[in-house]
Amino acid sequence: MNDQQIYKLIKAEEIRQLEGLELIPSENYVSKDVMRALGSVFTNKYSEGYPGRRYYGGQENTDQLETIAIERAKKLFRVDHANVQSHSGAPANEAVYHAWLDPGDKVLAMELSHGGHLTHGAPVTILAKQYQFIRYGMKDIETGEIDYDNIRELALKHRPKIILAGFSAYPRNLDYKKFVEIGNEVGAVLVADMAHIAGLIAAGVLDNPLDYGFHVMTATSHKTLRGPRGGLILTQGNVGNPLKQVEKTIENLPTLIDRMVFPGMQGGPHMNVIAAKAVAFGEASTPEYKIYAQQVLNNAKELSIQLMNRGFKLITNGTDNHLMLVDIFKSFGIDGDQAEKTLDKVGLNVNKNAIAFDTLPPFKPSGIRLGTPALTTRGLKQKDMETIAQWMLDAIENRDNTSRLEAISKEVKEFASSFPPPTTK
Ligand code: DSN
Repeated sequence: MNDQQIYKLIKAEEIRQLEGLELIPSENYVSKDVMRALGSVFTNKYSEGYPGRRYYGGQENTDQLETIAIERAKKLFRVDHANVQSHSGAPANEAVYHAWLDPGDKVLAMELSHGGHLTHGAPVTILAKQYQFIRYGMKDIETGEIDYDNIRELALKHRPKIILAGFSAYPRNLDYKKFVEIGNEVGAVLVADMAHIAGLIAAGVLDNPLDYGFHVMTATSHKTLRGPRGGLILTQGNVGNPLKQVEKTIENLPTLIDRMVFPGMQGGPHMNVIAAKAVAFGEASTPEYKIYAQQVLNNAKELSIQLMNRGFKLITNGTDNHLMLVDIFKSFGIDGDQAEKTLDKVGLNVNKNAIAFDTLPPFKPSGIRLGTPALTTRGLKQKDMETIAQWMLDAIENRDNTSRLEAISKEVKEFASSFPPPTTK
């Protein structure tokens, strides 16, 4: 590579990833094949439109490519239609809202601090200016049980046009059946934002909301799905005649969403990313991937136990999925930012995170969020979770002891380097 300035940074990042342990639950390591597809000549091509109906010539390969990606996604999630062009999870959610809602319409979604996402109506987003978001949350942080009675009450009172189930920081399973019952009672479109757990759903180790009657599921391809950074929208219904106007009906959601992604919100799709998505979907349909996904859950369960044994107070006292949220302030009297920075010093990467009913501000919240998708890709098993929990405790207890932190960092580096990410092997 001629650009030495950038080359050096790529190499430095490779080393950072090799020598550290990634515990941020939304991150993962792609395979060599995904990376190869991402860095392929498809990056040179404009393909505005959809397979068979593009605005540019020269689409004999891109049409096949996108069709393969769509078909693989449909099979993986047992769904009528897939849009693989959405650039990421946030625009995927936005496309669904814009396809179905009119300005001022209501959406019932999870409160950010209870585990929801910014795109679920956080006041700082443009979405919150366009639509009215009504928020639900957990009954309490000990069990983590969602307050379904309250969701029903809110749904009956506000008659939202969309009810959204999904999260980016909630460690328990959702009761999809209850959401569908409430949604059907009030005639709302049911949307599942499965960005975090799409890979676990694809592998069949967690339930698929589409099997319960959800109309739409959005996802990212880069978290547990272990593909390139990107979005995915899966929809039940008919893909209508592209040349005809379609009515705004639930049956027509696939067409309405396709049209909102392009030309509604985006121009040319990133065909190199779609190539890499297709590879990731292929990988996610293998028996090896199912074993990986189960191991993610086993590792998360074990890590949660090892952390709790060491005095880490977990929101909901455990996890059913790949992630956990620690009330680090209650556990050790430091805020999430201090914990994140301390753990970064020893090569254990987590992210600070607000917790429900947080009394601290967003940049210094009470929590940290961590999980096991990336560790599991590196080949770590349950026995390694005890080692990680002990390093975390050691680092936090010795946060002002530079030489102890250096010693832990050395141990982490040696250990991590013996489990290289797939693209570094
Ligand atoms: N930023 C992602 C996460 O970390 O959960 C969600 O968009």
